[in-house]
Amino acid sequence: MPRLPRLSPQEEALWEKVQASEPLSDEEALFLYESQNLAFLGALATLVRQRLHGKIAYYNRNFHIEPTNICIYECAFCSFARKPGEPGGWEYTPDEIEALATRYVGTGVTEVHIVGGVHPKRGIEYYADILRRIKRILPDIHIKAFTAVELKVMCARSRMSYEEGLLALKEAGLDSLPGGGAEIFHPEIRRQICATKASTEEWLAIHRTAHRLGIPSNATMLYGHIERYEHRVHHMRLLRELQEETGGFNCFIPLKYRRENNALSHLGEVSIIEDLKNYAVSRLYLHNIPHLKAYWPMIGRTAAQLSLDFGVDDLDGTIDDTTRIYSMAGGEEHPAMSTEELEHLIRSAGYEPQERDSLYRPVRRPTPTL
Ligand code: V47
Ligand code: SF4
Repeated sequence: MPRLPRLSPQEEALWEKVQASEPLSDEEALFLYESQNLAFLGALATLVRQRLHGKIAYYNRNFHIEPTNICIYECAFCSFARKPGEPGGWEYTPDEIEALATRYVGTGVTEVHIVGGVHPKRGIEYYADILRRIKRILPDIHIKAFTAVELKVMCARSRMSYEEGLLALKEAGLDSLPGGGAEIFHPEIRRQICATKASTEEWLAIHRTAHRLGIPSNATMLYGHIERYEHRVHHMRLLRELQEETGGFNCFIPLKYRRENNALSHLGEVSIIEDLKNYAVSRLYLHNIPHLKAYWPMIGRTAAQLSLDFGVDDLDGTIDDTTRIYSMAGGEEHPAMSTEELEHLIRSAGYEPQERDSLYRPVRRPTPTL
């Protein structure tokens, strides 16, 4: 009769280490990436997840604005960007953005997420104007806006330092930065997938400056294309080091590469096993970043449920069909979930749903009366 599998000595040592809350080394992270023992990875990541968040799984009420998909860059993995005049491009005017925001008055949304292409002409003044208009319409909303890639170019166009640009945007209503534009920091990979946009050093410098100015941020990693495990570990090491210095990252979001309509389509997509493994290793390695988010429109609802057993504590938000960046690359067509659906999804996976604001404080709403 086959014997019950036992942990290897290396696995046992890791179990002890994680129980003692000791940070993983790069070699240990690599060992876990190479492991075929998915159940062990889930159990290890769950140790950390439970210690940090118990059975809570967070979500929020948000919507997205993508001001334009016109972009000066040509990242190999991108399905969203268009050149000026190319079919399928859009550029919202400030009035159109105001009209979008007006749809959410009285709906209870707490956050707007604003990310778009890097427009050839728009500087800090344009973006500060749209932030002011949104805050006029939705005064209590948290604005999480602009990747470091967009910020680098808008600061340069307005001849401002990162500090000056970020302060002007903060004054206009910016509350935090999303994590996009990080892709893969390792130069060998960055050169091949997004050679010309903000470099690793620039991405990190912009987030460091934001943190110093009291603007928290998120961090992402685009995985599942041409990178190897060592590149993922290098990426997370740079994030862990910056977090040690500033403490300004709220959340880490692994973004699975989706293959439709872009120049890397021939690579295909990694399996759900790889997604789960990646969540678990990120939860374990990034011990100093409090939250790990599974962005459900990109991996789908069932995978999002499973991810909760692999270290994830946040499923992002209602989104309300306001993003195209992933649907154009093969993600969910019209991503939207009501809070009831999100809560059901979380409960049926065995976790306790908790609505959060953008800083992970619980949102308490009055119980409806009949
Ligand atoms: O940097 C583009 C990614 C990012 C593809 O902070 C792709 O809460 C997969 O910033 N397959 C922008 N990913 C999105 C972003 C974001 C998303 C969700 C949550 C948060 C947050 C921020 O979208 C880009 C790039 O890494 N992306 N194309 C693609 N084909
Ligand atoms: Fe432009 Fe962003 Fe697409 Fe790169 S990923 S081409 S920066 S929209």
